[in-house]
Amino acid sequence: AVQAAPPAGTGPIVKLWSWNWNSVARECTDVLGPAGYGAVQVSPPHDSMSKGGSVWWDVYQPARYTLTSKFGDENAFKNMIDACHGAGVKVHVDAVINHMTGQGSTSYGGYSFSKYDYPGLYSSWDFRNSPSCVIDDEDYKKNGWRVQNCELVSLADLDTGSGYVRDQIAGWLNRLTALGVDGFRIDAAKHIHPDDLAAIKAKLTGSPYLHLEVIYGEGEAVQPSQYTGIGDVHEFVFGRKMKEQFTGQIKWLRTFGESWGLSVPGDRAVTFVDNHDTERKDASKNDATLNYKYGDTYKLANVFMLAWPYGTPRVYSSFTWTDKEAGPPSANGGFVTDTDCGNGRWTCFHRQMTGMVGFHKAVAGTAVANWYDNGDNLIAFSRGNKGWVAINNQSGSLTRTFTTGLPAGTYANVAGSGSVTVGSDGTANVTVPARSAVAVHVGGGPTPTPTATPSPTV
Ligand code: ARE
Ligand code: CA
Repeated sequence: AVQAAPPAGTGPIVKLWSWNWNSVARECTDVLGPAGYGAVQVSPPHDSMSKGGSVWWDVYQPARYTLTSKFGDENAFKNMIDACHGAGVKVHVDAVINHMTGQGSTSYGGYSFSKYDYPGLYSSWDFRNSPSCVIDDEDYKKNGWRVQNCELVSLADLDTGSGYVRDQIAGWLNRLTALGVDGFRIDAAKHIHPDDLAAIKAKLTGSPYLHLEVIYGEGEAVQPSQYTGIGDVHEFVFGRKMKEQFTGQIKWLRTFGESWGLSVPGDRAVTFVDNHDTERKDASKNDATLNYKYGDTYKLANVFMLAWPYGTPRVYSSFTWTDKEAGPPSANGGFVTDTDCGNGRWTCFHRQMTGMVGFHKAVAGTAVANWYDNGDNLIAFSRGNKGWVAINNQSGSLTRTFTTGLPAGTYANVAGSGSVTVGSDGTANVTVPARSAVAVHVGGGPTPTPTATPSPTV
């Protein structure tokens, strides 16, 4: 199967993590499609060990490959795909294929299993458990073999070198493709040898887009670059840099790119300010990121991600939390309830980024120009002659005349409210309020004012 990166001009990915299928379907129709999001990434859809709603992480322990999960049944899943496709939004699924469970005995579908024994699917000999070993922290640096063959947090590690196991995994992914799924986020891809993953990929039908979770760690034995021949790779350095800059001085972002020590080239990278793991890391840890709790700072980092040309951006949106383990709002033994963007339990952050989604699409393929910074925490730049953005990450507002590079006209601020009027020399006098952004682009309405009086029709 041939896997293609999304073509230029494709909308960003939005990860509606822990949303149930009915809610994703509604959001595709009402918000994602109209905004121009290219794809929605949903949570793992397989049947999993059940923790009855008390935690979020039970869905990363597959019990069997059926669509009986806490997010809805197969009908709801299929309806979601149809609704999203109807709105022009592709669907990516979180595929957990490195392992099965580490604990538990019954699933959301009511099926009985035990670790290493999943009736009708896998038995003990399908796992790399003789002798069984668990990945230690030191293994990441010292021993790539153990990273890929021992158990990740005691989760039963599938023998992905086996033809039978590869067939079961590919069969599951192909069933999803047949239902209309367009792409897969490969969970724990770092823990599957690239040759095994390539062999599974070779058994896939259609041409699903693959993006792989291979977390970059300095000096580690397994590196993201070993996987770029298989699919796009999640660029974890991006989020670390965003936290560093947006809690420091963003003027340095002028040179942001591969030279900053990013782990994969921009045309192979999926970028994100945070994900469900990094938003929960203690702020003091060096792999911690910004998250929704940082408010405007978080929002500005996402504006930068959608405005700057690097990678395929992914906006993250999920539920609010204080307890790091707590699961999403649920009822009846853990089944996730419909998302309500007004009850404080969900961030619905992606709704704040809809204007920037349009910006991202409008400026595709253009270069950064007209850089300005105030030597501190305010930056502005244009993207060709298609878009211009100013990001004010300081506590006071700033007013000045900027060179926007845009044709004369009045443009709506898609990162906030109000509008910007660009003169015939391409400059505009703009006030950028404290901790906010102003972003305008061609086609972003109101209609640009013609610079000359149109000649009468003859
Ligand atoms: C849960 C319990 C465990 C228990 C286990 C088995 O918390 O105590 O032992 O169940 O019973 C998620 C949760 C886990 C949870 C698991 C299964 O985070 O806590 O375990 O689900 O329910 C490494 C991997 C990377 C992985 C991270 C978490 O390389 O792939 O660890 N990320 C994905 C998902 C997670 C998910 C899993 C994988 C498992 O995004 O949400 O786990 O499917 C360095 C290295 C990284 C390493 C990182 C953390 O930075 O470079 O590679 O990431 O340290 O160790
Ligand atoms: Ca493995």
